[in-house]
Amino acid sequence: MIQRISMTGRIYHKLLDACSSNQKSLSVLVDPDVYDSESRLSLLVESLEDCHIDYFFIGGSLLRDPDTGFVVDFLKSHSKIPIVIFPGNGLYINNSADAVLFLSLISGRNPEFLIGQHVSVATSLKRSGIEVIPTGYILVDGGRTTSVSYLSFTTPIPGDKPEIVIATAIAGELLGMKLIYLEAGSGAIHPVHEKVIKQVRKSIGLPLIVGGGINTVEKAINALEAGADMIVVGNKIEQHPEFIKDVSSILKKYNESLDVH
Ligand code: 1GP
Repeated sequence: MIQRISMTGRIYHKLLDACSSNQKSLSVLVDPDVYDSESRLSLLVESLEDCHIDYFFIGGSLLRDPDTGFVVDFLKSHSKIPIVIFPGNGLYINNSADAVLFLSLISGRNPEFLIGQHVSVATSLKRSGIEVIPTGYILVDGGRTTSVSYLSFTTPIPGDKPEIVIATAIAGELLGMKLIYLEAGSGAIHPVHEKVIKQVRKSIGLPLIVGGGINTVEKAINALEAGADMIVVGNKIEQHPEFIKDVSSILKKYNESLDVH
């Protein structure tokens, strides 16, 4: 018998609610290869004091030590911020998290990241009951070769070809994905250009996440103004944990200004 199954749940609905009340979200990328000790994670948690962060995204591209459980458990016991797995590959999946972005790298043509890794983890994911959010992951050139591009054997979409990014995002929507994630890659020189974000925003009716190279308050505002529903920041916070305060206070002000209108 065909069952009506939707694996999306609390986290996805929270995101949809934020979008419909015109509120933007902020996620901090926590790469287990970087936050590999209690002291490193404690520093991160301390820097969050008085900040509003919506989600932790646990992920990266390499995963030298395939124990994401350590990071998930630490963050769960030291904060109430929901934890979302943002997997570089199947090894990142951890069932104690609140949700998993089931990423299909739809800008690439490498079957392993379009469907291969997914098949490997599908049975155990479904059994686990964890919330799964099908996500169209689109890599856009950010001015340098990034780990995600190198390790996934995929070429990013050129940054000056918005029409390809748009068509890819629409294809993701038509394939039934629930989120579109525009990624310039961690440490990108240029984040995804505002024009590209704007045009994608106009072309699809799904929540839009933007990440990669957002390392100044201006770049964060640009992405939000262009139509990102959520921004993800990693690198800059790894190097300067105090950046969390700057970016979260900008987001707060931005959301308050949207509230007024
Ligand atoms: C998440 O890859 C990004 O989408 C994070 O990028 O590390 O450059 O902030 P940064």
